[in-house]
Amino acid sequence: MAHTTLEQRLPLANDLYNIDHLLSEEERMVRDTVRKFVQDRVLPIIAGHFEEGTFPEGLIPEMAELGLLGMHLEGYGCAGLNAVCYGLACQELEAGDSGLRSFASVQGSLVMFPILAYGSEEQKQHWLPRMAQGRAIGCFGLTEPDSGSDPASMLTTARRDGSSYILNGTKMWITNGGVADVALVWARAEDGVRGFLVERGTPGFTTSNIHHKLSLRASITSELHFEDCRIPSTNMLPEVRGMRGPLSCLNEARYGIAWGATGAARACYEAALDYAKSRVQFKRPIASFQLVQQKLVNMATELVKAQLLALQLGKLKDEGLLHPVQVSVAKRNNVREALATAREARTILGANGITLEYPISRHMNNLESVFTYEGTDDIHTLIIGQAITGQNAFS
Ligand code: TGC
Ligand code: FAD
Repeated sequence: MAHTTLEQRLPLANDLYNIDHLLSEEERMVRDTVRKFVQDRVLPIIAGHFEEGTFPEGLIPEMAELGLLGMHLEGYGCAGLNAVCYGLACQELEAGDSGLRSFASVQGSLVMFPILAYGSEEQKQHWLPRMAQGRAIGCFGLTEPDSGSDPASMLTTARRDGSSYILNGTKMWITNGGVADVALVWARAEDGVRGFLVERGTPGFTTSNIHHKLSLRASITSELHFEDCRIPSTNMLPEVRGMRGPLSCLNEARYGIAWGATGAARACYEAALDYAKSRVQFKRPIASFQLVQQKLVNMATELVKAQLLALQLGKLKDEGLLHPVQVSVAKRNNVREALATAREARTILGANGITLEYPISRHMNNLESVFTYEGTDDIHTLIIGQAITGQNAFS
């Protein structure tokens, strides 16, 4: 048996626990491919998009080519990779920008997943291949102006009229809304909450983009308006009814976020580490000061803890053993720690930390949205609290 020296086993600064060793060859390949895509194609342009408030739509065909859209879904032109591969891809995309991971989350987890899980055969055949190829973009309309953390209080209605449904209401804060070819809209019908596929251009359906955001600027966020919008009843997802429909989609997307947050955290940590090694004050690199080292050590430790949490989550998901409460634990912890890492990393860059020349403030601002969407930090605290105490503290 070959022995390695302690020196050879020295951990890498960005993989202190040799997590690489826990991944299969295919998982490492997916991670490295997406990492290279982000380095070559995303990082050179993303700060500009953030500044302009635009989504880099030109990257959609390349993301599709890499199999990133509906990556963890089987059949209908989807890549059919395991949950760990999907998670690693989310990690790398979010190391670029949360907007990119958001795009992939919404497309794959919030629109393609429910079509696959709850759609008719016609809906699957019609939408999934073109969505996997990036030829059709989806958005997921659950939140409303007066219904955020409590989506069961939604006011959007779907009234049956012969072989149609008529939708009325407003959805708010909808990622991809302004560019989507199809909106999956959750609305209250006579028999409970139902999901409806509404195509862009349907009379009575309009969108308006939300401006002046200071977070997720490289992502389109929109309102969806429905005014007597008539759609065929065949556009309803037939196989799910009630809040279980939208909430089960959230499990998928929250899973991707738990991984994605580790990417944003890693990008901030690496930028701070690089900077600390080269920035000289008091005639020494600032990396040589104990207080700076303490910050870097905190970041590196929280990063591996978050990655291990995400990896175990992925393994549970691949084995069909995942419980939504476990997803809440990882989403809550990893986003919280990524935000703490971003804030601490920013301090290491001093004044430079506030500019777009470095990625940290961009990630920090993005993470404020990630902390809020897909269930706020508070909501995940209450989901976990309810699971461990048996007491509902929501209302
Ligand atoms: P509750 O009464 O507990 O449950 C109603 C029904 O739903 C089932 N259920 C779930 N099913 C699958 N997965 C889950 N995680 C589920 N949670 C609940 C439950 O079993 C029940 O089923 P049934 O068949 O018995 O009727 O539901 P509640 O109304 O009391 O809500 C609980 C609460 C507060 C946890 C939930 O409303 C919640 O998670 N609120 C947060 C809302 C949220 O996360 N919104 C996200 C909007 S989408 C978004 O943000 C996209 S960002 C995209 C991006 O850019 O990345
Ligand atoms: P509220 O629910 O009004 O919460 C306000 C505050 O009250 C929060 O701090 C919250 O934690 C706290 N609070 C609420 N209830 C409780 C309670 N019971 N106990 C303790 N504290 C409580 N939605 C979609 O449907 N689709 C999307 O694609 C989408 N994309 C988004 C993109 C961005 C950039 C953002 C910012 C949001 C997006 N959302 C989307 C909406 C997002 O899911 C909601 O913002 C989120 O669910 C919180 O709802 P809210 O903003 O209305 O806050």
